[in-house]
Amino acid sequence: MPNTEFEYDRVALDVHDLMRSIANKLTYAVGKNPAAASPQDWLQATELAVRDRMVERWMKTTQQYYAQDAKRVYYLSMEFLIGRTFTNALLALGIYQEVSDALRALDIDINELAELEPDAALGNGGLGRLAACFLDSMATLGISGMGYGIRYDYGMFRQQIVDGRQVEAPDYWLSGGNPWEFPRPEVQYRVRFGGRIEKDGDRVQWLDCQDVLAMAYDTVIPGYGTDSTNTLRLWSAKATTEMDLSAFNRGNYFAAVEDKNHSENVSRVLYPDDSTQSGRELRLRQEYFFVSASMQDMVARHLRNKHSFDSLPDYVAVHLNDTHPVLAVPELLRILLDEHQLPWSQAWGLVQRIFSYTNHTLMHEALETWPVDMLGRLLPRHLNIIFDINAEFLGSVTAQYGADFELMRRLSLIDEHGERRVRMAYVAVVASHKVNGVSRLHSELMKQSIFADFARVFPERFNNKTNGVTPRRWLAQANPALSDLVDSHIGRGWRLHLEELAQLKPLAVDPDFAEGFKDAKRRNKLRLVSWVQQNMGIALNPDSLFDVQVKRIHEYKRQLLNLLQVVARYNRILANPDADWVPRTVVFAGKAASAYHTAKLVIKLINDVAAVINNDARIGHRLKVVFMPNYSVSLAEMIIPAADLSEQISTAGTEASGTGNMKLSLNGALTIGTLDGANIEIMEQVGEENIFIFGATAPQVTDIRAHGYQPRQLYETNAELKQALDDIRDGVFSKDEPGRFQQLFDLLVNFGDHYLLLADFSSYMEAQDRVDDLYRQPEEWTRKAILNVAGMGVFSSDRTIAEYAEEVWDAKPLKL
Ligand code: 26V
Repeated sequence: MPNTEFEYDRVALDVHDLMRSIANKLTYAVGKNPAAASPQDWLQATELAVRDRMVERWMKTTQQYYAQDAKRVYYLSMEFLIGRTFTNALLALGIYQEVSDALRALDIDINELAELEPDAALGNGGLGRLAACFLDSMATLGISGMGYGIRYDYGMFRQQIVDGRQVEAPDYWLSGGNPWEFPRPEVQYRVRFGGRIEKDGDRVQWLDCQDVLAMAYDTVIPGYGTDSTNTLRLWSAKATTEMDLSAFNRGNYFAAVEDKNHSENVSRVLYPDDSTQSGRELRLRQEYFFVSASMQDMVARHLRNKHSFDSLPDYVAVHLNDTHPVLAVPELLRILLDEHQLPWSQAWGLVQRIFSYTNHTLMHEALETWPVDMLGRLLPRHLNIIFDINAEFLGSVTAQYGADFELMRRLSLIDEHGERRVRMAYVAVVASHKVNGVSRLHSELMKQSIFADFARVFPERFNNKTNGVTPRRWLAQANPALSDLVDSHIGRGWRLHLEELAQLKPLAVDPDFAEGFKDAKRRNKLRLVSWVQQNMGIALNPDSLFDVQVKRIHEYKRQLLNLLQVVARYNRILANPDADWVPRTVVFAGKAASAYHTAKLVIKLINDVAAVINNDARIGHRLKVVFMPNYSVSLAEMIIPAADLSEQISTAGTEASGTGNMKLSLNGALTIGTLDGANIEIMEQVGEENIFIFGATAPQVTDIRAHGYQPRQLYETNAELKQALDDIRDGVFSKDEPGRFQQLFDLLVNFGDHYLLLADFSSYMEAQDRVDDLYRQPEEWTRKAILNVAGMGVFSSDRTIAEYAEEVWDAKPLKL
């Protein structure tokens, strides 16, 4: 028996402690007296009080990392989409209730404070959020992992919807200060650009460069329920202190300052683009800037620990989150060769044991290549090294396969068609001992498509690591209603052992549990309803089916297919208003890349369709459409728990994995989806009978495209499809500008419908009918929704990280 009286005393004491430290922080760190303090001031004071409690664990972890002489994983990523930290930190430390009580005693509502924290939106979408989930899991599993990235002054743009269109506004997320970071002015590295190479025998010198300093900012990453606490080290650009003094002395103050501003631009802003590879030089500068600082930092730490270069792979694993950090490969080689005079064969051998690489998309437009000219101008020594790698690699291929020039041309790190370009993904594959995709299907397709030749040369390198999501943020934090229910039936262990959710399976037929489950869903829907009412002035019906598609806006994700279904449903309701309609609320959210015209037009169409349907008195409560502006991690935390239906409808073979699909199913939504990415594995886990699968499979997609796909024929033969498309083309939703959506119509009907929306339309409509049929049987719906939650155990990012640690990084947890 626990001594409850003692427990109570301890907690009560803790609440008093907390009140005192919050008040102290308010006075001595924020510099406000309670009477004058704003809610922001209270938040800051509370954050600082909480931070103190993380720092103790952080130092202990760092101390143990050195004491145990541990191996460390360096996770290199241009993006970390962290979102908010406050609630996450409270849950990790196990002091949420105490802090909530302390604040209440000060007459402050913890939820209102939490809502004031800006998101750290240093990422575009899935790839960046995955990096954030991985940091959480590494810390929680006790793996010594450090994230390296860029401290952008401006994160992902804020999306405003003006007259139905996306308008981008800057996200100056640091304006109120960032209590979770520690500036490290003593940790600075010089990063060089441009200049020229001078060779003197074996000695290589890089001269006449432009320099910028990279200064470290450390963010604390607490593990859940453990002392283990890791670091996210982000680099910020600072001008070198030697300003152009001659300009100063000539009285040209502005010339000197202008120059400074220029070099600091490198960490100014996140590229908000996940639709095409950016060929911009500033992007290349960003990539080199952060990997150079990171590799210098890593090597300096290794040497400080008095280790030899030979042991480097025993102490470090460097993971490349996509190709953006690939320049870390030639940069580490440069450090080893030019600064420490290692022989090539030794340096190259070390590199191949240290690096590993994850591919996150097969879309051709996304595959990074850089013009040889640009790379040579900006990073002459690195281009040199890449040529050396290529020579070494093609030499080894020749030794193995003979002089097959066609094969060489295909495998070369340099694409020689037209303007010569460096293929960054090929550099990653050649330099890494492991290369993985992010779902079973994606990993297979990767070996058949972009890396087919490499998979023959290096079969042992290729492997799969199906993505996962952190249950702490995506269930415990986002969905307290469902979390409490689950806790009261199977305990709290699922936060660390998500597979324990399988214990919910028998409860799917337990009426009490089902009632509690429905009630939790309803509370989450009400939370969303009131947000939409307050922020958008739209009244939603919480008893309608909440049908949710939230993700970046992209042709391959097929928001437009969803919209065709909405228009077809609208027409069906108008034709047959008295039928037994299942009321639906269709929720969209997502950002379009700022230069992606088609995606932006899709946003406008969604808003125009919403305006017509929502204001059509004949439709009433049967159908509502909302586009929620500014999709973000914190908005996702509110929308996902409220979803009944999860739209995962990408053309098979295009979505590498998806992670929103996992979050939605984990929160009790049923999936309507194609056999794409991780949907396939979700289906296997939850059971075919508990998911709505439709559409062409990946091999069928290949087949359809190979055999002269004719979308116009489908348009002409499916009356319902034709009506929906004609409505869009003819201005039913754009009376003020009837031709507005002609282009979208043409893309589908006249220009080949690259993503096969029309091919999948009728199958999608049938699946949607099955959705309605099931929703008419609330008990059955709830039973299946529970089985979805129960089946999600394997999709914890803890499982993913444990696999990487074992099979890719060879990293073991610290003993704490
Ligand atoms: C995607 C695309 C797609 C079309 C053409 C151009 C283009 C350019 C960039 C991207 C995004 C690239 C990386 C990315 O975010 N991939 C996402 O990674 C997630 C985590 O592994 C995964 O769940 C998503 O399926 C995948 O799209």
